[in-house]
Amino acid sequence: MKVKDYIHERLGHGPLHMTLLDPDKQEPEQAAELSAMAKDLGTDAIMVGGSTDVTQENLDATVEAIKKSCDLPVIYFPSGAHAISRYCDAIYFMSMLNSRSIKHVIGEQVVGAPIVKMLGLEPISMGYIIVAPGMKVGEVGHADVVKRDDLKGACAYALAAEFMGMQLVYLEAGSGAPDPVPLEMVTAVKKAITVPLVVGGGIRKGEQALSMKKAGADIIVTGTIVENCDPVCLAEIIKAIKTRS
Ligand code: 1GP
Repeated sequence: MKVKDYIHERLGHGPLHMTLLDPDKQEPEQAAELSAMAKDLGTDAIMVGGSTDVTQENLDATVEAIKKSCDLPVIYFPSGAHAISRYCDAIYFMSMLNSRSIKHVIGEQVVGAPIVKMLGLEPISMGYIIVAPGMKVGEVGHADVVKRDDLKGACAYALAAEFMGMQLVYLEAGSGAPDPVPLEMVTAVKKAITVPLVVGGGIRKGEQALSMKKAGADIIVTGTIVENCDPVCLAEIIKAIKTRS
């Protein structure tokens, strides 16, 4: 089954949780252990990526190790075309729509597209929108961040993504953000689009995940709390997302 179909099939039963692991933040064996733990707790897919220091070597080693320990789809969440792993099941073929740098909007994608084709990876197109504070990804991506009270701006970016045919829209506050994307923004964007809405950055507690779900997030991504090896917190978050209310 294609990963896109897997996502849509699961979305038919409610929102999803995805676990993000940065290959630069731990050894491949530990990434494999964290993925297995996240799977046991009910996560739906593993995303692999990071804003800096992802190399072909640490990416391939991490994805290979995860694939051995866990049978969930592994989706590459790239920061550029310099490293693309043949071992992933799919790649978010994404454009940082509010980057001031053409490289992050379309340049890296032009370099990466033939490689994705050659490797036979499944591309899942995604409009990536950086919301303040944006953290490291906003900085390295030269993002003209959407202000936290600019609901119209966020909706316009999301609609533009959908009208350009992108299959997902991702509202990103940045890994380790002190606060997640504002709930009012999630609600407004969800109302504006028909494609699934991904939200991530700064989600550390079950109640935040629950509020995100109620606001309309279809896919909730957590990275830092998994990397910090916090199974209690991760369990709370996944439970909040998966419990029907
Ligand atoms: C980053 O949105 C993700 O791309 C995850 O953020 O590390 O804050 O969970 P956290």
